[in-house]
Amino acid sequence: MSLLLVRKSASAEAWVDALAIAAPDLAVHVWPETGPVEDVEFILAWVPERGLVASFPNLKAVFSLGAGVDHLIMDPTLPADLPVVRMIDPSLTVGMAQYLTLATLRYHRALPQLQAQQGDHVWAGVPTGSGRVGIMGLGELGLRFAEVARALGFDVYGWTRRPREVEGVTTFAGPDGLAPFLSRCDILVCLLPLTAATHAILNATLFAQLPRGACLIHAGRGEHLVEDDLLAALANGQLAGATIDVFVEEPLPRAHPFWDHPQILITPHIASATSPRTAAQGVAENIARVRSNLPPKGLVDRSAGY
Ligand code: NDP
Ligand code: OXD
Repeated sequence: MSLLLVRKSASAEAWVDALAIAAPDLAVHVWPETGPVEDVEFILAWVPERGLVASFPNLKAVFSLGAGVDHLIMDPTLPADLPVVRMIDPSLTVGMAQYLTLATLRYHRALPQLQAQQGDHVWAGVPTGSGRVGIMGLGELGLRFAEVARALGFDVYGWTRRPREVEGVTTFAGPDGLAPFLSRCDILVCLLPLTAATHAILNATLFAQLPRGACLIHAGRGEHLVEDDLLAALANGQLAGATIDVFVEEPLPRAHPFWDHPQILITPHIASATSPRTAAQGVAENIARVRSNLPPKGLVDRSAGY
């Protein structure tokens, strides 16, 4: 029995090496080489082509190479009863906290204004932000960033689907909790999974509920954001700035208006990344759990979509 690694854009070598250490008895094939299709028990994938997963008759689970699973579950051919497992990797979690801290402090300490002043040779103080940061999504990644933001002295607000109590974080949940949550967010961080309920959630109606002059940091998925609504909110001053890591079309087309926008900082979907070195052990443990009929850690609730 084997695991098939499906990774289009980067070298699979690091994963093969890490799995050889974490699961020495596991046969690993790298797509498009599969070995006998009936032997493939697990797939570990990032954006496999539609229909690929469904073509293996004896699959026990499909593992996402990333925290997001939208690229897997949006495939209509995916068998309804196939367990889908998201990635939980300590390096991914820490990397995201670092990225969000960097972006949050940049706004809080007014680095864009200071850079502009330097360009004009202006020596002048700038006010520090209010220190209120709101996180949409308090999951594996959002919770860790919430801890870091608290430790840095921010007032931290969180919005989730189901009510949650998180020490030191003022939490809101569900559609009714969204407006009171947004009204407190001078810096809004989006770390939601992409689901039917969160598609296009970052839109004009949402921006209008933020304090005027708020900043957006978006590291969820491109399809969360209505790009024209962001441009309009920046133009009318409702938003002061946006840091965007994920886009509807990736790589971002060279002619896209975001590239040259003075209030938008673009990063090329690098907010964080899974590290095979630290993630392979978790994959190996989940394989053992599935083989023992135990639920894998990070099992996706297919009805919720994450
Ligand atoms: P989790 O599944 O651990 O957490 C998701 C959070 O979002 C939960 O708190 C959940 O609420 C909340 N949520 C889901 N749906 C809704 C909704 N309809 N309304 C309100 N809250 C909702 O995910 P992770 O923290 O691991 O990752 C989050 C996302 O970050 C990924 O899905 C991916 O899209 C993105 N990501 C981006 C990366 C990048 O480099 N840009 C890297 C890694 C991830 P509840 O607690 O109630 O379940
Ligand atoms: C992920 C990502 O979901 O890198 O892990 O976007």
